[in-house]
Amino acid sequence: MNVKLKMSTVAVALAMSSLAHAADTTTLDEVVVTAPQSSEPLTVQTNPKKPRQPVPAHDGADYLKTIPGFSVIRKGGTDGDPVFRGMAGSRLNILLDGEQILGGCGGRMDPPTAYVFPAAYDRITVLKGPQTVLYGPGNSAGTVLFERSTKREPAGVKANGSLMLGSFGRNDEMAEARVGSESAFLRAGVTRSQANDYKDGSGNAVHSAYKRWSGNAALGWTPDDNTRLELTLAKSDGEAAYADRGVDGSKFARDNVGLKFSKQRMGGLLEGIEAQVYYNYVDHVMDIYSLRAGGNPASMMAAMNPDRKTTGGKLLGTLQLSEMSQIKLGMDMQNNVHTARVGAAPGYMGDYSIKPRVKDAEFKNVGVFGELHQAMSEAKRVVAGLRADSWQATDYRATIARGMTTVANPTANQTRKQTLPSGFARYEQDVSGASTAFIGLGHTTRAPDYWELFNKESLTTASAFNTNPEKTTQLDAGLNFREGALSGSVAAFYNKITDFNLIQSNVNKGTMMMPAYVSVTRNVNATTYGAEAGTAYQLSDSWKVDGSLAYVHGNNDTDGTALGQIPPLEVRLGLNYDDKEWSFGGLLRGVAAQSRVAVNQGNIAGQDIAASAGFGVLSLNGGWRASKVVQLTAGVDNLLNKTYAEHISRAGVMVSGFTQTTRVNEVGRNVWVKANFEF
Ligand SMILES: [Cu+2]
Repeated sequence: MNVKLKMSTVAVALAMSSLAHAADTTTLDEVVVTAPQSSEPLTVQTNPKKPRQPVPAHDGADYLKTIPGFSVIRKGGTDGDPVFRGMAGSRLNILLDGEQILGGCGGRMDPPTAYVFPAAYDRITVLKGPQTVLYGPGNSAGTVLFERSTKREPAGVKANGSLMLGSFGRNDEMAEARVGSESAFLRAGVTRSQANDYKDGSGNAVHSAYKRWSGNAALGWTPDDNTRLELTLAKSDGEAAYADRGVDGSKFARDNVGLKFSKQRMGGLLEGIEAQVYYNYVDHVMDIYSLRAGGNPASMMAAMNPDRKTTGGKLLGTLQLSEMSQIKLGMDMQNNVHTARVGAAPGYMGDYSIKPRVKDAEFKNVGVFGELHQAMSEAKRVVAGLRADSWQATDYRATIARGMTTVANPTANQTRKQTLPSGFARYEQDVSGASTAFIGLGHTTRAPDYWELFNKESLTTASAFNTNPEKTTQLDAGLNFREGALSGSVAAFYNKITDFNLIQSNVNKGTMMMPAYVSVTRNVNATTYGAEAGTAYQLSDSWKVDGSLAYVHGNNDTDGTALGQIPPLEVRLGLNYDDKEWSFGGLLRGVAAQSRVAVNQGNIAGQDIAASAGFGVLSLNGGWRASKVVQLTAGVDNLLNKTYAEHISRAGVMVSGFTQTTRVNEVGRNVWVKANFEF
């Protein structure tokens, strides 16, 4: 292979894998059980349309959980918070077709993944570590891209769909169609998902029912293979019961418009350009009366209705400096405004829905960045990037609620402006035809997010608005390998964080006699290290064994304690048979005990409760490719009906009619069947 060809392999790697994955969606596939494999250094891709086990809730976080290194803070049946290598919240950049979406809920009921309907996408890509600067600021733990295929397609009509039924009243429907010619197309899709309260392994119902639906449409113009103009629209809503708090989510509405233009393979110094603008609006209602018994709708705090409007854009140019050298230069921007209102249910005195929305926070960010791919030889390359963000936040709160009282806001009407530097460099070397080793050093400066600045107090004042940005410096190293029947990957990291935004709950700001418990944001220094490893061995044409492991260790260096909300060691083992018509598989997931805890400490989504016990869960699945059009899969998740909870999940609360548990327990035995259709 000559150097030029190798370089283009590097340069268009993502585009190529997108083609590969577009192809994936047209051939029906096996059930994703153990783990999607890492295809390139620090990159994991998976096709969300494939059936997977255990059956995830139809939101972004639960789909990510099948990727080693990810865990989910469970709150109820859906809308959990994704955590990667023990890092939660805005340490993980989550982009939907390049767009940022930020939730509105002060209680973090709506992480960005709550607005993701995975079946509506063609691929999920995870970029581990602070090892890219192309996708916005602050990706200290990683970047997650939910994307649709952008391949130009021949004239005609194409449709696909799926239907799933499971225990606890679970039913999901998805349909998608594309009609058009080579030069223009219209694509539309709908998803719907519903589940009743599930039962844990002991037969106790968990307050967890949900209903979610989404619709999306795109109108595209593709005059040639390399040019694309696309207008996209999306609308979705849902409701979800929560087992970890006194309110449920009765509205998770999203409105979205996006416009994207790209021109690739232009052939000159300017090889490609991309431009994008978008609008995302989320309107969230949480209340005490609509999804649970005993809540008084006339109460003046019966419903809370935050919203968030996020607008942004990106301009990116790809310069082919030489055969060996390509640089992507660009800028992106994002503004968002958060408001809230509180009141009684509609129809009661003090109806929240007719009150004015009160703005409490506004953020603005403009970033400039450059990322260089430099081939050193056929087998060696360097990838490096620099990024600077101009970040601004304004605190519009006049007062701050503390329990049943309010206190004056010491940072009312203050504006902060900061320049945040980030950068990375990585060396990759192909050690054989199909194996690549890499080592990289990355640094990010992450501005505190809405929850860290506006939803918490500081230790000394009622406002955390002056919390320092978080500085992460991380070493990433690993190997992707394929030798005959054996393939796999190892990715290890060592991470030093300065001014980690630690959330600490149950801090008493009152007196012994008159306590007033608040949650605070504190800047501490922290160290984390760990690794993910995955391997698969093809025993024969039909039989395969695979396994994965994920481990992270976290220290709070300032306090000399463990870092909170660190998931324990996790191992998955799978044995699969697949003869292209029939498939069978078994999955054993083992999770170790976690004794390194920091009670009341963690992140914006959750704080440690106590040490936790380990557990093992066995699941089985089977599939039948009935024809080119239909694939049937079925499975039993948690076959032995084990009662267990993930270490980082939220504490259960008392909900009328339900049994309170230490943590929100995972789903008991769950039988499901899924049909995928392709026309
Ligand atoms: Cu909420």
